[in-house]
Amino acid sequence: MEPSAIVALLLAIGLAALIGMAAVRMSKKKPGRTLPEEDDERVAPPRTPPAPPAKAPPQPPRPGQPPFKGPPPSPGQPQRPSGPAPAPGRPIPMVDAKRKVVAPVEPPPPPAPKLVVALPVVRPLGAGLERTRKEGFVARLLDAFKRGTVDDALLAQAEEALLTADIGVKTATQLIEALKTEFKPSGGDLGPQVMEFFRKKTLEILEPLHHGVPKIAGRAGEPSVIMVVGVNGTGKTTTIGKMAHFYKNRGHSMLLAAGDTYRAAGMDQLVIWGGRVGVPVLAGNPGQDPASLMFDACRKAVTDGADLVIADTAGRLHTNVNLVDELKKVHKVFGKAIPGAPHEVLLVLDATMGQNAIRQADVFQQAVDVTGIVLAKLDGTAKGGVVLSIARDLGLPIRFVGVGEGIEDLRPFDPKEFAEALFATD
Ligand SMILES: Nc1nc2c(ncn2[C@@H]2O[C@H](COP(=O)(O)OP(=O)(O)O)[C@@H](O)[C@H]2O)c(=O)[nH]1
Ligand SMILES: [Mg+2]
Repeated sequence: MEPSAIVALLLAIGLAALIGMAAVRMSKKKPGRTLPEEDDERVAPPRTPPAPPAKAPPQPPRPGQPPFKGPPPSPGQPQRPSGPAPAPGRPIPMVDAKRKVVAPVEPPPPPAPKLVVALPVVRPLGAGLERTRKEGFVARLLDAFKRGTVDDALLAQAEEALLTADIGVKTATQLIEALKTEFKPSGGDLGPQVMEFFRKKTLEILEPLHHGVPKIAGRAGEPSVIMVVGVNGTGKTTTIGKMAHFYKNRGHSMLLAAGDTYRAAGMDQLVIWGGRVGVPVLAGNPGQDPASLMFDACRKAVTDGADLVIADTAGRLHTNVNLVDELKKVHKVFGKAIPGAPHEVLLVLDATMGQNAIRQADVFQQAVDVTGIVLAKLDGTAKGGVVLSIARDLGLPIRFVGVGEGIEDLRPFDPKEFAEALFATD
C-alpha cells in the first residue's frame, strides 16, 4: 500500500471514532430535563394516601400467601381509628435545617362531631317574680327610702308600695311596724338596708311552715296518692303534668288519674301530658262517677307496681254543693282502696287572682283536708307578694310554684329563694 493511502485510511478511522463518541454522549442526556445537576434539593416524596386505620378489617389471605399473624393489641391500649402516628410505608416527615420543612403537609383531620345535648331551660323561682319586680314594686320602695329619714310620710309610702305587690294588709302592716321598732340603719344608703330587713322578716313569716316538696309516705309496697283540687282554670291539669315530670325525674313510677270526668277536654288534656312526660294515664268515660274511676286507678297502680298516683279532679264552682260532695266522696274512696290515702291533697291556686284566690280556698277546705298549696301562674302577675298572704292566711305550706306553661316550669317553693327574689334590688 502506498504511504498516502495509509495516511488517508488512518484519518478516516480517527474521524469515525470521534463521531461515535459524540453520539454516545448525546444519548446519555435526558430529553426535556431542565433542572441543573446541583438543584438536587430534598424533594418531598410523593403524597401517599392516608394510612389505613390501625385496625383495618382483616383481609383474606391471597392464595398461596400465609395469613398475617401480627402481635395482638396490648390490653388497655386504645385503638385509634386514624391518627398522626406514621404507619408502615408512610413517609416520615423530614426537616432540612437550612431550608424549609418539606414534609408532606397533611390536612387537619375533620373535627369530631360534637354531641350536643339540648338541656331544658329551667326557670328559677325568681323568674316567676319578674313582672312583680319590673312593674316597680321594689323600685318604688327604694325610691321612698332615698329621702333618708324614716318618718310617717315615708312609712305610709312604703306600706302602699308593699300593698301594690299584694303582700296583704296584715303582712304589710307587720313589716312596717317592725321597721318602726326594730330597724337600725347603719349609715349610708337606706334603701338596700330596708330591703335586707324586709327579706329577713319575710323569711320569719314563711319559715314556721314546712314549705317545698311534700314528703309523701305511703306504706311500703303501696302507692302514695296525691289528690289535686282547685277551681277550673287555675292550672290543675298543667300542674299535674309538670309534677309527673318532676317526680319521674326523681325515679318514681306513677299513674295519673284523669278524674275531671265532667269535662272530656280536661281528661284529654291530661292524656296529652301523660304522653309528653311518658307516664300512663287512666281516663274514664265522660260523665263517669269520678270516685269509681279513682278506685280503679288505685287498683291499677297496685297491680302495675307504681309508687305514686296523681289524681286530677273537677273544679266547677257554679255547682258548689255538688262539687263539695263529689270531692268528699273521691277523698273517701282513696282511703278505701289504699289505707291512709290520699297522702297529700294539693290545692292549686291561680296567682293572678290575687286575694280572690284565698277566698276560693274555703270551698275546698270545707270538702277535703287540704295539706298544701300549689301557686300556679306566678309568672303572669305583678302581685307576687300574694304568696305571702296565701301562706299566712291559709296557714298552709306552699309546695310548688308555677312559673310558666312548659314542662319544667314548676319550682319547689323555697322561702329563702322567694324572699331574696322578691326584694332583689338589681
Ligand atoms: N303562665 C302560666 N300559665 C299556666 C301555668 N299553669 C297553668 N297555666 C295555664 O292556665 C290555663 C289553665 O290551666 P289548666 O291546667 O287547664 O287548669 P285546670 O282547669 O285547673 O285544669 C292553661 O292555659 C295553662 O297553660 C303557669 O304556671 N304559668
Ligand atoms: Mg283540668
